[in-house]
Amino acid sequence: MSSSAVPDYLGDEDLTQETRDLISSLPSEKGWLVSQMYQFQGRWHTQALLQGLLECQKHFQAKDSDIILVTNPKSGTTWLKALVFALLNRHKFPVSSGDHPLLVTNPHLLVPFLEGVYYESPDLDFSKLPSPRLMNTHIPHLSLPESVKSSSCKIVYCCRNPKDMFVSLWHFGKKLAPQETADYPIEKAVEAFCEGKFIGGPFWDHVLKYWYASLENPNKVLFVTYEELKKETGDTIKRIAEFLGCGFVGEEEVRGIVKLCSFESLSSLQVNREGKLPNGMETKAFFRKGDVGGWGDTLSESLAEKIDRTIEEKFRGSGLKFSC
Ligand code: PAP
Repeated sequence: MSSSAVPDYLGDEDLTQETRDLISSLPSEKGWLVSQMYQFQGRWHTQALLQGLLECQKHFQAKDSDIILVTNPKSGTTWLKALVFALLNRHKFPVSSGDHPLLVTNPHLLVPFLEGVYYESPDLDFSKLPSPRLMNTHIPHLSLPESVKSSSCKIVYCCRNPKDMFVSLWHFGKKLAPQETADYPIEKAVEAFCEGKFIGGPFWDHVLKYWYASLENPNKVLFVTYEELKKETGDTIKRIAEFLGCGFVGEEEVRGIVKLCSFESLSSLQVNREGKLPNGMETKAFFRKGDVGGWGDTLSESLAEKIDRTIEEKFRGSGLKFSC
């Protein structure tokens, strides 16, 4: 664990020589949240997560039965992890039982984050995870390990409207690294986001590649949105269950999963109010408002319009529209 306020995975303390050599040849930019970010295979990464990605590309061996949840950061990762974990384990851990793992464990500890684990705990043996293995990643489609593309493993992609996603990330960053982000104006961050030169960006590349993959291969990639999950949680769970071949899921089970994984329920648990992940991050940082269209309290009209114009241009002709 680094001694600074910034968590390990935003730092650069455990980089291998190989990563340092690669990084020195990559385009780099001064970024918000991290002082320097690096462009690899089209996406802007922190040094640590880039190393995690490289290790994952080298070592991760997908199995046909694997389930991989993919998101841009702040697009519903924690929620999706909880929902799919509860769904897959509904026989082993009935959702209405008082000792469900989600009641005492943060979803990030139940579903490993691929590039995070490859950076922070490279000794974790993925082959020992129970089948079907459930994992998550922010890795863009282009950079997925070869075995993920060539195997029959399933990908559930969750997208969130860009203004809420940006605002969620903005507040998360400020909470995580108050000193590093204090003097960075939001106007500059929106500008960088719209240029695609933002941590994890460009937003549209990530979303569009998985969107087209879901259209081309609907048995391999299921595309859902945070907004659908909010509006029709039960129906979206059923779509996910059908896609994953989970068998019959009763209405009562669906209702139980919706309730157990709701923002209100998860965010009020002690483990998610006062807990910490092994990397030191407070679990409460993953629960803020959980709203759709809540960006208005952070973005001025002109900043919101700027994002809208960019997104309109980048998504034109894709068939994908954001309604808030
Ligand atoms: P990650 O990608 O870093 O893991 P992620 O879980 O995607 O983060 O993002 C957190 C967002 O999901 C927060 O949104 P907000 O900042 O706009 O409030 C958080 O509140 C929201 N969130 C977390 N859990 C839930 C849930 N159970 N239902 C709905 N939204 C949730």
